[in-house]
Amino acid sequence: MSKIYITGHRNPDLDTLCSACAYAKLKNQIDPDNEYIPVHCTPVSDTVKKQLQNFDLEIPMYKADVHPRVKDVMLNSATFAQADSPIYGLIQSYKEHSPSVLPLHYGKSFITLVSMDDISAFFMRDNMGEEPRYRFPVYNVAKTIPGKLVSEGKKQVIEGTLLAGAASKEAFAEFLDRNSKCIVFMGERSGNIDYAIKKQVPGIILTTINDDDELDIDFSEYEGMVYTTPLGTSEAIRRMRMVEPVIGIVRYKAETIQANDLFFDAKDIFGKSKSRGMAVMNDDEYAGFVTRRCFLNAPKTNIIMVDHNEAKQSIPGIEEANIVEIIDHHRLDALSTQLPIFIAAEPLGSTCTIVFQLYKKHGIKPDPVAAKYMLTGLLADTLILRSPTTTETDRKLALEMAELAGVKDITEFGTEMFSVVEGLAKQDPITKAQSDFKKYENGGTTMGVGQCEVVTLNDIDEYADNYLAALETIREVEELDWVTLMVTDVLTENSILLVTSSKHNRDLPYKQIRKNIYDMPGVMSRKKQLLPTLLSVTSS
Ligand SMILES: [Mn+2]
Repeated sequence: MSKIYITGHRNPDLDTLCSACAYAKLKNQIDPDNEYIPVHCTPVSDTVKKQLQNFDLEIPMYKADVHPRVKDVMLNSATFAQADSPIYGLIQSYKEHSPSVLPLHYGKSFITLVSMDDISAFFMRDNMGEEPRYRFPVYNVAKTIPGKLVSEGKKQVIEGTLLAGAASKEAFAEFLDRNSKCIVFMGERSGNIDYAIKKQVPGIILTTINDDDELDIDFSEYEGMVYTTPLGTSEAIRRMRMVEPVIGIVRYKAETIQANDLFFDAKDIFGKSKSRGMAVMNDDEYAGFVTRRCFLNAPKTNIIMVDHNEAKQSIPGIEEANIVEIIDHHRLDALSTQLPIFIAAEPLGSTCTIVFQLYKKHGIKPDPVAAKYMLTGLLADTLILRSPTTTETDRKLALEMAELAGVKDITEFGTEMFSVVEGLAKQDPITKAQSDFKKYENGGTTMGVGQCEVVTLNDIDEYADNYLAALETIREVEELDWVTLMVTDVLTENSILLVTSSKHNRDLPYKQIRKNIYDMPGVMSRKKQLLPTLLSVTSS
């Protein structure tokens, strides 16, 4: 099952959030093999939050970006080596897996990573110098050599060189007289065994002896370890070398990176390191590990874009993601894709209208919540079906959405939605004027055009002067020639235009109410009505 995130544009409005939520519900029904998750990629404004909460509609989850991260590729293998267990066990685990590194634990705590290089270095060391001396924990012998511990002896760790007791009694005695720090391996050769006991060698391993064989040897005076094994002497000696605990062969403390680090940053760091693996941490806590293989391919997040298609309006990291679908009603300026994808783009009043059509296409009846999401998005984007962007399709489908959502009166529902919007008098003029603000250049004039929706224009005198001053500040800060703000009453379908002083003001085809304030009855759309006028007066 893959996760597929559905995201709208930055600074999410209702159509963006509602189309993502409604489309996720549809996709989860028609494609249960994958999980579709609606998200938003920059904070939701207080007004939009209130509007959704007012209708008991959930705000989708926040996802700040889709850059691939270390946590997307790390291994958190159930296979790990215990620090005090024998090297023999570690090497056996290579039969099943062939990891270039394995995490080393002590109990439940992570210690470091043990690598293939550590194992090779161990065998190199064992075969490079003089006859090696070993230190073996008695508790590890039975984990490495099949057989039975007859006597633990007095020491927990035995230390010495390895000796096969294959020589004649005289030669063996002579050998032990020179060096008795030998762990001795032999069959049940009573003469040699008695002499090894007498010399108190650190350990005696009796070979070719089955667990139920009776031993006719008196070990009562002996202080070392006694072990019996059905293996032959040379095999027992070969295995004995791997009784050493794994911790003894680790040469370096593992380098670490953070789970949240960016994939490409980590790849760079890894590229400069000599390690085969790195430990991945969540702050100070061990989370998993990575090997070089983890960085062969960058993981890509699957994304469906709704209510936008341009990368610069989308979730950060979209260029590194895998776009699987686009559902939109804006001009097309999409990223190119590697594979063919599903695109539903139509010049309708809202993306929610397109999503509703997709429900119909798949023969799925939206549940009341999905229908309410879509009605909300549609009425918000079309200013309750009054904006000139509204099509016949929007009007027709709005009725069907309302029916499914249990909404009796569309206008009443839309009015309630906009009634949550606070009047301009109560808001910070500079922030509000720039909350939905677009810049244009025409005929040598640079201009900024903002739009705010309200539910009455009766209180305009309360805030007009403050907003005119704010527009002047914005004009200076943004280094523009002319700044305008269209305040639209979504209920009466009228707007008022506030402007900074400019030679173009006298060419505006609207009735001046007072200095820098104009009446625009019946004007609602910046895109379709105001902008063509501004472009025309700046062209002359
Ligand atoms: Mn939209």
